[in-house]
Amino acid sequence: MRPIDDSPIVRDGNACILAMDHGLEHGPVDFEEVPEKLDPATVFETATHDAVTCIAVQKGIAEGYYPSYEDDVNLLVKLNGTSNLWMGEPDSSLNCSVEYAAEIGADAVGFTLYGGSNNEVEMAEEFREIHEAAREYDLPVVMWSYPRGQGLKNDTKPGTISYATRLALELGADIAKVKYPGSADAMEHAVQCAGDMKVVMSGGSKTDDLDFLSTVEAVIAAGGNGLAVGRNVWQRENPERLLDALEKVIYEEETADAALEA
Ligand code: FBP
Repeated sequence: MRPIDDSPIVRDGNACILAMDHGLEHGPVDFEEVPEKLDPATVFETATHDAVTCIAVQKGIAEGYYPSYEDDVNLLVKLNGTSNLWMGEPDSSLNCSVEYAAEIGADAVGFTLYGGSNNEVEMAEEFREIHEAAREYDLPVVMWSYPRGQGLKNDTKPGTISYATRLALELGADIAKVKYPGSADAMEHAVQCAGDMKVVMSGGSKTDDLDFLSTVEAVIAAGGNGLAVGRNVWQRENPERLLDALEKVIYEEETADAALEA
């Protein structure tokens, strides 16, 4: 049995992971239009919504803020990350151990793997170590499976996303977080390539409510398991309204239109 099967980061088989590691990955620029969100407590507050199955943060944020929310929020500690200041071939430094994540209360761990990067081999070796350690602690592993680097550069082509889900399955992830490959058919193939592993869509930059929810609807219809989202939730003036709708689309299989009308 995979640790994901009875994990609190899954609800009715699906998940909505609220990501907030952008201060590291993108820098403070992501908070320019919502300066109040620079305070991580505001996003932890949003993560108390029933639609959210866990919050994904780096260990520094987990250490400072999770203790005040441990009764209301499930915690995913991201084990690696890179700043946008790094100009080299895609890579991500391991900055937290599974042991330490477990010690500070993690319900799951997350790891970015850049398949196709010149650093893929080393990243896959690190993934082996964190995966086997996570199994010892019975913690599910979510892979940010982002093929990029060399000729690939941020690729969301259908074949690349299907490769991203398959790669995550074969290396032992419980959930793969991938970019949307552009169509429901392509998503369906990516899900088929994932076998019994769960697949969630990566949120991306903020878009219109209906466009965003329609894409999530397509992911669910394609057999996907929800999403891991940051900016599309917490950059909104009213994240709760979107989360109310996401709850219906992800767990109740409502259409985007119906979910927004309610
Ligand atoms: P968003 O929904 O805001 O795209 O967040 C998801 C996420 O994977 C974050 O965890 C991470 O900080 C960011 O996207 C990385 O995005 P990218 O590397 O594509 O710029």
